Amino acid sequence: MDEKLTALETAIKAGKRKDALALTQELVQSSPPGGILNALISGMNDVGKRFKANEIFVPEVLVAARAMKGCLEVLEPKLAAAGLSPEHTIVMGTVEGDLHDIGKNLVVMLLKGANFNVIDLGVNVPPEKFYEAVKEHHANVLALSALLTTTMPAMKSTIEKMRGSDLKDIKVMVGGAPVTQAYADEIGADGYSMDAASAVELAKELVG
Ligand code: B1M
Repeated sequence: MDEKLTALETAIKAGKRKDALALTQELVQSSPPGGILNALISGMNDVGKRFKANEIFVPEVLVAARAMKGCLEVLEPKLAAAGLSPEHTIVMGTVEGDLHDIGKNLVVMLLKGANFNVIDLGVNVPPEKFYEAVKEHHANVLALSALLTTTMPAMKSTIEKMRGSDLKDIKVMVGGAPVTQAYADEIGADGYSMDAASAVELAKELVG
């Protein structure tokens, strides 16, 4: 059985969706879902690390994430039945006025790969919508992406909206090509990360 788990991890690392799905379907018949989840997470962790080290690029991450997504769909009912559903919820979106979503989608995929429940609000998301989603889903973290210098102030207004509300203690993380740690500090974010792999590490710290 361990061999099958190792094969599943390898299939995720290589982005082999069909192989990964077949192995997951076989494994759910007889293996504890937690072990299968760990194999998937371990595969995606490796993908995240290699992406960060510039050993692989966006297309490889996307195929691995797609494979992971398919396997998670098969595994989800078993995880829920075993009480192993994701513990933490992250609401994420690209801020108001900004339509860039490729980087945001990568962050979402790696966060899901690390077993976070991610509510993806898409692009051009106004502060009110972020507020409502955080409230509705009892989120632990709010994650904001911006790719334009002209939309960075929308991060600030979103954080102001949260800090001036009943959800003022929500942990907020920010990222995107023009965003810096200095800007994150200036607008009162709880964390900044420069790429998708570090975003996962940051999210873990924020909920830890
Ligand atoms: Co746009 N665009 N664009 N564009 N575009 C940039 C960003 C730009 C740098 C190009 C340039 O001029 N050199 C420039 C911004 C300049 C600036 O503000 N400093 C620009 C501009 C000006 C514009 C328009 C205004 C152009 C126009 O219409 N005149 C317009 C604006 C539209 C709008 O948003 N309102 C526009 C439109 C578009 C397209 C629609 C054509 C398309 C977007 C398609 C889409 O996303 N679905 C597009 C694209 C593709 C780009 C470039 C070429 C690529 C962006 C990208 O996807 N990168 C970009 C130039 C470039 O970066 N080379 C450019 C790949 C992606 C994996 O990286 O998004 O950085 P990135 O995400 C990374 C990290 O930043 C980080 O993790 C990701 C993975 O490691 N990250 C986070 C992202 N979010 C995070 C959140 C986190 C943590 C990490 O925590 C919450």
